[in-house]
Amino acid sequence: MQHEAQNEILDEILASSSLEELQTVKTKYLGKNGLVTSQLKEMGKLSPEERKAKGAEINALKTSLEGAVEARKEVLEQAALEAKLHSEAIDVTLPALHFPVGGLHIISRILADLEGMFGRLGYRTVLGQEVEDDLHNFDALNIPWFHPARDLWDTFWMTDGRLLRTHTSPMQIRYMLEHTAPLRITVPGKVYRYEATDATHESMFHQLEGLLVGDNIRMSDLKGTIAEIARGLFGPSTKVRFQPSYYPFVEPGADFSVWWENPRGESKWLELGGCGMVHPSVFRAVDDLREALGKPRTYEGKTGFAFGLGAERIAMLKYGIPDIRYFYQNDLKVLGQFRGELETLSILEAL
Ligand code: FA5
Repeated sequence: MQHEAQNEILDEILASSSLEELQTVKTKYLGKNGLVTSQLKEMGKLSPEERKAKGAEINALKTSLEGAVEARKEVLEQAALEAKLHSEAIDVTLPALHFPVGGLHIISRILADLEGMFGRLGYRTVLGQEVEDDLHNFDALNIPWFHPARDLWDTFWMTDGRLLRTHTSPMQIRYMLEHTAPLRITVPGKVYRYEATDATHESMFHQLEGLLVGDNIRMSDLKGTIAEIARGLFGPSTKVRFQPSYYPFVEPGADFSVWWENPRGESKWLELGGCGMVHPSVFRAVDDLREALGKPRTYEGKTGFAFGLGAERIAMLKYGIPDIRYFYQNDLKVLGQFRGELETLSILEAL
């Protein structure tokens, strides 16, 4: 084979830019049906002298090509390895990516804080149902259908006669039907009122109900409990005020407020919730219902107190939020301000 032809093949080998291409070139010249191999096969037709000379020539060509293929293969393999290392490289000096994950809604936090505080006072958290009936939401709470106090709670009625609970108080009845005194529970949850919304009123909001029943429970126990919680929420020197109020299911009844001062110098009494001593009519209604269910009457002669806190009002007070409607507009600019530091996980922490 002529010198130029050999050089051309060598160029072709050098020009192959991938291992696959190189393999194709190799097969073309050195494969079973390749050019070099077929020349070797042709040698049978030559005279012994010619065969000797030609054989040496073809073998030299073969060795040279094999060497070139091997050299090119090494180069290409090294390049492939480098490309792979490059594409998989991790720059550990880059700052970690931060993926903000959601945080608890501010109302969930307030309710969780309250649950913790009441838990330390020995209260058990129970959940009620949002779709209630007349009996538990009103009748058994000493609010019969003809009672004008029903107007205090504008109600969403369902077509089947049931209703969306207007307060968490129905759970007082449900719990006493199933359990005997002594007991102490809190009931956090959503409540609904058919009323126009404004800066301090929503048609869906959250309450935390409390009920404690035992023997010789007094109004001072109630006042002490509420004061303890108010100070837990707003600081140890928080002033708490009780004012007489009317709720058919307690007697006496009261509203409680805290003295609210903010850095701008505004200060006023802000109402947080209602409370009072459980009305004997409520105990009687529970005993009647228990009896109808074949259970012993156990609430006669018991004493207890109950209260209902508005969670949104507490959050507004604690964080200086001027309008209750911010809570449910789901604007992340607002909600994001109340997300704790801990809830921003870096990618490294998340892995
Ligand atoms: C009640 O719902 C009684 N069940 C509370 C109670 C329980 C009294 C046990 C005695 C014994 P009231 O309607 O006042 O009471 O609501 C209680 C609290 O819920 C209010 O003080 C206020 O903080 C909050 N609240 C009432 N209406 C709204 C509203 N539309 N939007 C936001 N918060 C409200």
